[in-house]
Amino acid sequence: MQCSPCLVAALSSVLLALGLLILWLYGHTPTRYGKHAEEVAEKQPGRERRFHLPAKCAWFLQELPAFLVPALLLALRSPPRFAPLGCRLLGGMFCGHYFHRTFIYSLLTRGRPFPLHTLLSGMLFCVYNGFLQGYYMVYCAEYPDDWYNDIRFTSGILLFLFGMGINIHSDLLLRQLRKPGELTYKIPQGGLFVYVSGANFFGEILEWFGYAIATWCLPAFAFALFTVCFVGPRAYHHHRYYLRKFTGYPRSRKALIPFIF
Ligand code: NDX
Repeated sequence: MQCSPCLVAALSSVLLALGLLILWLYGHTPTRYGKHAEEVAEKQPGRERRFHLPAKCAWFLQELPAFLVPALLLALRSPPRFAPLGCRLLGGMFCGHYFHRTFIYSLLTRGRPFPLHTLLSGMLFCVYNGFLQGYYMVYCAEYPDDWYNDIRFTSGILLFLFGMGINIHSDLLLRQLRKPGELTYKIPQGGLFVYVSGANFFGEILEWFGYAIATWCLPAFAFALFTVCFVGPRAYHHHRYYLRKFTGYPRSRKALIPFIF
């Protein structure tokens, strides 16, 4: 397979456009899974989605393509596969994240059943993004030999690891709010939840901007901006949900960015 800069630019532009569409679509009405599926069921009985899968199975199937597609692109590349820095960054950072999301997060989640419709469009998205990020890093990415010393590389890696730490810790705190089998919602406590309702989303955004800065490429920046467009509104709707549901919800807490928004 050869590198086609036009294909990369086109696929990245579509990802950015999808992000803007999602910001417009879900800015007002939250995506209907998790706590917001519950609200739709309460407000519009009969409008809730009919077909659901257990959360563990749904998140495993949804996120698997984001790990498998770039891993396959790496495997299809003629050896030595990990010689180019781009392949190592893809393998270590992007595939590393989705290895955790697919094989650890999904098996530990205590989430409520997940709508089949959202799962299928989520899978499609993960195939698309997995291909774009994988294709660029395996066939197009080129870095100078001293890229390791570049401030973009070092600060990007640090931001990625910092964000991943916040994301995994915050998802753990959310999981600990429930006993196995429980589906109720409680006020998140501790960690970055002291400052924001969407601590896990804040970590996820830092992670993908870290990846974008370390890899310094259009596909990665497009995905980081897409993530802001999807999890940003979700943090905002989570925050409003908590303020509606819990009278004692801390008023000093923001939705997504500590002390700001
Ligand atoms: N999944 C990314 N529409 C999305 C699936 C849906 O990973 O294009 C985006 C992803 C996809 C979406 C994905 C992309 C856009 C799509 C959309 C479907 C349609 C849409 C394709 C791929 C689309 C068109 C075509 C029309 C434009 O029961 P529960 O589940 O609520 O339990 C929750 C629990 N919890 C609590 N428990 C007790 N008390 C509380 N107060 C609780 N609050 C939450 O914690 C869950 O088990 C768990 C986490 O819940 P929540 O709601 O905080 O996070 P969640 O949204 O489930 O995300 C889980 C993790 C998180 O770390 C987040 O950062 C990451 O996944 N994520 C999620 C979404 C997108 C994404 C990352 C990214 O873009 N990078």
